[in-house]
Parts: sequence; C-alpha cells; structure tokens
Amino acid sequence: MNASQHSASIKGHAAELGFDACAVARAERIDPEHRLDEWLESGYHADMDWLDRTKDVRQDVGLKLPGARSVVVVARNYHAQRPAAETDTGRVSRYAWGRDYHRVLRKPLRALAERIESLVDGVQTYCCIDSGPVLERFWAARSGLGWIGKNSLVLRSGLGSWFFLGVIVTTLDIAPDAPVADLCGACTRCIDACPTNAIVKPRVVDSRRCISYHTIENRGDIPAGLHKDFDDWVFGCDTCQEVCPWNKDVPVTNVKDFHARPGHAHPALEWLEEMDTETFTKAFAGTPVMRARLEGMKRNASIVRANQHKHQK
Ligand code: B12
Repeated sequence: MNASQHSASIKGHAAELGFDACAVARAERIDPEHRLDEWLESGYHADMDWLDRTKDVRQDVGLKLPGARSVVVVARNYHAQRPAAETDTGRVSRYAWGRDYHRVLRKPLRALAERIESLVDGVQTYCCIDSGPVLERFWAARSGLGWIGKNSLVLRSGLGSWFFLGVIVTTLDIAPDAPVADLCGACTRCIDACPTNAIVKPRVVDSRRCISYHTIENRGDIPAGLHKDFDDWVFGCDTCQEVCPWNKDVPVTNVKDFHARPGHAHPALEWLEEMDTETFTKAFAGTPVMRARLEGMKRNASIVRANQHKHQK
C-alpha cells in the first residue's frame, strides 16, 4: 500500500467507526505563525498553567511521538436539540448534556489507531482527545477538516462547529489533505454576540473574559464585573456558536450518549444550590460537568440566581 491507499483505508475505517469527518496532515513542527507563544504571553490562558507547561510539546508532536510523520484528525457531531427551559434553572452548554466525550470517543479512536498500526509493521500511534498536549484545532485546520472560525472554533460545512475533535499522531506516512478556504467572510456575529467581549480579535479568545473558562476551569472567585454578563450559563457557554450561521441546520447526532439527560441541559438552581457531594456525584459522574466540581457549580448557580433576581426587578 502507498501513502494514498493508507489514507483511503483509514478514512473508510473512520466512517465505519461513526466519525463524521476524517482528514490528514503532515506532522511538521508548528512554526511561530501559530501564535501559541503570543497567546500565552498575553495571559489569555488565565490560570490554565498546564497549557504553558506543555507548550513545547504542543508545538512539536515529534516530541510526543518520535518519528511522527502524519496527524489524523477526526470529528464527531454532538449536536442535539435543546429541551425547553423551566423557570429557576440555569443553562448548560450543549457539549456537556450527556456522557463525557472523552469516554465516548476513546474506544473508536483507539480502534482507528489499531487500524493504522496494522497497515505496516512497527507503526506507532499516539491518541489524543482534548486532554493531551496537542493543538487539535491547528491540526484540524492544517488537514482541511475545517477552517478556524472567528470564534476560534473549527467549522466545517454541514457540521458547523458542533463536533468534538480527536487526533492520532502516527509514524505512518499517509498522503496529506489540503487545507480548506476560510468561509467566515465579513461576518462578525460571534465577536459581536460574546457577552463578555472575550473574542479580542478574530480567532483569539481571552480566557480571562470567557464564560466557558470561568464556569468550568476557574477554581477561584469570578471577577464581580463579569457576573451580570453570565446571564443563566451555569456550565460552559455556547453563545459564540449559537449565533454562527454555519451552525444552523446541523443534523442531530446519532450518538445517544450526547443527547440531554433529563434536567441536565437546564438544571434547577435550587437543586444545584442544595446539592451535597453524594448527589452531585450520582447526578454528574461520567459527564463533563464533573470538571467544574461541586463548589464550582454552586458558585455558578449563585451568580445565575443573582442575575435572575435582577431580571425580576
Ligand atoms: C484550553 C481549551 C479551552 C479554553 C481556551 C479556549 C481557546 N480559545 O483557546 C476554554 C476553557 C476557554 C475553552 C472553551 C471552549 N472549548 Co475548549 N479547548 C481547549 C483545549 C484543551 C486547548 C486549546 C488551545 O490550545 N488554546 C490555545 C490557542 C492559542 O490555540 P488554538 O485554539 O489552537 O489557536 C488557534 C487560534 O488561536 C489561531 N490564531 C491565533 N491568532 C491567529 C491569528 C490569525 C490571523 C490566524 C489565522 C489564526 C490565529 O491559531 C490557532 C490555530 O491553530 C482544546 C483541546 C486541544 N487539546 O486542543 C479544547 C477545544 C478547543 N475546546 C472545545 C470546545 C468544544 C470548547 C467550548 C465550545 C466548550 C463550551 N461550550 O463551553 C468552548 C468554546 C470557547 C471558544 N470560543 O474558544 C473543542 C473545540 C471543537 C471545535 N469544533 O473547534 C476542543 C478542540 C476540544 C475537543 N477535543 O473537541 N477551551
């Protein structure tokens, strides 16, 4: 098999495994044009120090997998219908309504890696879904799986940005695909709609202002000046995706695990406020919400509660 046949075989298997898209890039060191250094130096990572600590590996997959030659990128649609909200509830971002995507995607991604390893003796792979030191969006753009939208998320025609990325770095030589055109055009809806002005310029998010960062990753106090702009978001935020024209008419995912569990798209504020560790674990174990921890969810619920009081006045 040659490099093009490898590509066809891998993409065929990715489709069989249920991935909605698969594309390949040549594994090269990411040059400074990527601007990770600039982003970190600007402090846009807030207190996510792990991004800074791993920046060398993030810019060179060869440090993670010596001899790396190709990067295979896959996408999995998580788009589901938002249930109607009841009163006195908060809003959870779409990606977190069901089972944790790391868990859902681990097996199929591993199965794809095994297929890659089986193509030529001695081939090695490294799999990553979100938590590994890999710049997944860079590789998605470089491989032509999609383009980087002004909200910094990867967009693909037909899928919008409602998909998770997974990456396999491999020593196998696979024919690379070409990047696709940026189709954002003159549109600035995501930048204009961000309630906290976190998109400081096209494709650059300042986490210190991002509702998603504060409600999920921030372990401390949330700056008081931002509270009112949280509106009813208790976990994550989808505003910059909801306004995106490419996100209209995206098909509903066939992954049942990503559909909303009862009460999880709009959890009752009182339920969150009064929750003890046992109830929290029972309700959210195995879902992305665990990342915020119980204290984080209580903090977020109290901000949303205060916002709702203000609306009622
Ligand atoms: C840290 C992180 C966050 C942080 C920081 C976000 C950020 N914008 O960097 C926080 C907590 C805020 C966050 C939030 C969200 N995240 Co997040 N996050 C990550 C993580 C772990 C690393 C991202 C990273 O390295 N950031 C540093 C920046 C510098 O790197 P980058 O984004 O690749 O940078 C691109 C642009 O900045 C661009 N760029 C910069 N300047 C310029 C200038 C020009 C001219 C150009 C052309 C380009 C350019 O260059 C890069 C292109 O490679 C990735 C998983 C991974 N391992 O990659 C998931 C990931 C990006 N997140 C994801 C998701 C789903 C989200 C949320 C939608 C969740 C939610 N609903 O709340 C939000 C979206 C917020 C937003 N608009 O970004 C998905 C995105 C899928 C997709 N379709 O794109 C990922 C890929 C996880 C996954 N495996 O699916 N996230």
